[in-house]
Amino acid sequence: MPRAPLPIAFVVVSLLAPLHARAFDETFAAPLSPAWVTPRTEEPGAAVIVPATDRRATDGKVAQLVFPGHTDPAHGGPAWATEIRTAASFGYGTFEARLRTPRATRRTGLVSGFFTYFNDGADHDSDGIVDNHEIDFEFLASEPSSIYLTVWTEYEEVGGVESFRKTTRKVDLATGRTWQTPPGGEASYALVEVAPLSWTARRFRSSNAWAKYRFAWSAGAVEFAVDLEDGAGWRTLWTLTGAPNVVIPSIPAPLFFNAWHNVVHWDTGLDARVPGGKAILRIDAASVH
Ligand SMILES: [Ca+2]
Ligand SMILES: [Ca+2]
Repeated sequence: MPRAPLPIAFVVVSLLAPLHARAFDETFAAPLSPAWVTPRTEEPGAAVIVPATDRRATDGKVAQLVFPGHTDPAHGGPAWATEIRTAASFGYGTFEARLRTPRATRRTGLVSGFFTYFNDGADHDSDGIVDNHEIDFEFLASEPSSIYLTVWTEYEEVGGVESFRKTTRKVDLATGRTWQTPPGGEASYALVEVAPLSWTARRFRSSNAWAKYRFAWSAGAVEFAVDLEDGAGWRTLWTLTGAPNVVIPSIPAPLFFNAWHNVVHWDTGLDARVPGGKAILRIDAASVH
């Protein structure tokens, strides 16, 4: 989900940094290193705790991103997120994370994200819309068997009017049902149901069990996959192919994790409730290769 453009200071740093993908491995077993910028904790009571002890983690240690309960319902969107992001930008490569999402009630608008994001407020390709190169895994806490996958190349908001280009797939692993941006619908949020996944994981809830999530980003494709640690190994959720810069992002970007509240419930379109208590996104490990 796009947010406000990054500050100019960050843009300067990113332009000076090498633009090629490089190896990056984080286990969250020690306090965050300078590989990460200072965490964002916007809401009173928000926190980023690293390391936190978790016996289900590979190494017993995780990062906890805490989004507090009873926040102001008007504080919607990623601007109010509890968030961490890397100092460096990464280009084409395979991005992977082992994580467990927060629990929340059915009417809550809590979203957790594992994503790359670049938006410096400029229209680099001169198509009339600010470039927004972003690849998202997003989890709506009230639909814990579903995963939202989105690939963005353009986004701007002017006077409350949004203009963008993105392609989304939503998959419900418990049923295999799948919804996707229809061809030609890349400038809207509409999704239509398409053919189901060829497999299901009936008991999958991203808030109950640890799982590994990854996307492989190349010039002409983004392939999303999940390893539910059930013995089946990596299984593909979606392979999006298309023209570089038009369908597939081409600009290197930092890696982010966040938790935030959306005012409108993604599934029902109704007003969403804020969490009734602390919501915690737990991240065991993250890597880029
Ligand atoms: Ca543009
Ligand atoms: Ca760990």
